[in-house]
Amino acid sequence: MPAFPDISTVQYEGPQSDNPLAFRWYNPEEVVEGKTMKDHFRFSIVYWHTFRGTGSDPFGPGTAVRPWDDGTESVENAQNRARVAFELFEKLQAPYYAFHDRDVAPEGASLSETNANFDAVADVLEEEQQRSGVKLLWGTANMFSNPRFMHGAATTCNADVFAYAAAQVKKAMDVTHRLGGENYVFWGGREGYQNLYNTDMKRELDHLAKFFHMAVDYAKEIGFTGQFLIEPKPKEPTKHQYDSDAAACMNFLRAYDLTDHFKLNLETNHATLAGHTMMHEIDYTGAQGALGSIDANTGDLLLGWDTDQFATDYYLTTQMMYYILKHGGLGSGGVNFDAKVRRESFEPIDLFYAHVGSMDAYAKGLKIAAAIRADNALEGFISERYSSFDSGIGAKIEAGEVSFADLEAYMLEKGDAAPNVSGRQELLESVVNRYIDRV
Ligand code: XLS
Ligand code: NI
Ligand code: NI
Repeated sequence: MPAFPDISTVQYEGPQSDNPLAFRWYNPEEVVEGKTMKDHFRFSIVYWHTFRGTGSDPFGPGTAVRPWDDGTESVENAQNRARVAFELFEKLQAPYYAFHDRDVAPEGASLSETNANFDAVADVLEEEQQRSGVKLLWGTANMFSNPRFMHGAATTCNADVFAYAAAQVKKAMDVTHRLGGENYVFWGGREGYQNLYNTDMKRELDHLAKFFHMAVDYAKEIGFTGQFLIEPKPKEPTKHQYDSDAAACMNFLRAYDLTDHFKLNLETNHATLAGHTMMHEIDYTGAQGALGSIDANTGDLLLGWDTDQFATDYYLTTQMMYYILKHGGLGSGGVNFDAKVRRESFEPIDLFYAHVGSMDAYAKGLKIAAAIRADNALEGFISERYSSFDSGIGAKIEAGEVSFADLEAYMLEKGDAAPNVSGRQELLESVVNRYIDRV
């Protein structure tokens, strides 16, 4: 029995369509900059929000109506839910999905029981992957919900909890490997602190690095060649998380000799919480050669927490796609919808409206970004803006051929610097609008 009997596979109908269950912009086989849209995005649907989200908030319980879910924590319910999930993935034409270990299978009374539950659901996930062709973008371990992780997982003060976390990640890597996962993600929800008075920050960071090195070693041991990703977020649930933004992550990876093994999974709402734009985070990470994947969502600028909304804003999607294209795409990553429908959007069909609308927003953003790039409309301005470094003294500076003394001699002779030219921000903002209008 299908869970969504009234919904058929969402198809591309073109920009003029009024059908909310059709794509207006996402045309999987359409080629942009030499690559199909399907390959640009590698769209992925998250298990946690879409299949475990209830709509609860600190002021009230869940509202979501999910007729296929019997509300129990049984393995059977989890297996049935997995089949429903794949029906949705297929009907949305999403080639990938992503999960935490605890989203897909219930915890048991002991670690071995928990692992057995996970295996029993992984059997169904494997079956469904083979049947549908939908693949696993990434797996991860939830090391933030269970009370044992109150002080952190790899950064806990409790050595036994560190050991438990290691065992849990080992198992999550095994299952990710078994299911052909193309990446493995670490998001350090409780890897941080609430107050430095009780925290040995240096020791915690050293432990976190040890933990990551053990993961790298274990991947080698089992032959897992997927990409490791760290997902930056500055706060929530803790006051300060160690992976606070892209720059902090890169510094950590470099300090602990991990840059060869990790890239970053950037999330829009996390960038906002860190006080950055998403395009900043993408451009910074891309410049470091570490752009791995994207958790696609958006925040609400009037609310100070991770609201994980579906993005529909063309400015945002254009900016994201522009910088993703600039840095050569997402490689083994994808555009992963780490987003949830609002508590008031409680019907199953809202899950479809949400994904279709956001997939379309990214597809249009890609087309706008590609049009800007085709005309060199921003890059042309930028290369002109820095052209004083192309020859003469600028070229010597870049080549490392001059010292402070040389530059002093140069300027003493010249008397003053050449005049500046306008940055033209307002013009460039209008240029971007022009492309949004045109596509
Ligand atoms: C939470 C994170 C989380 C990760 C996976 O804010 O976005 O959902 O993506 O653990
Ligand atoms: Ni995320
Ligand atoms: Ni998040």
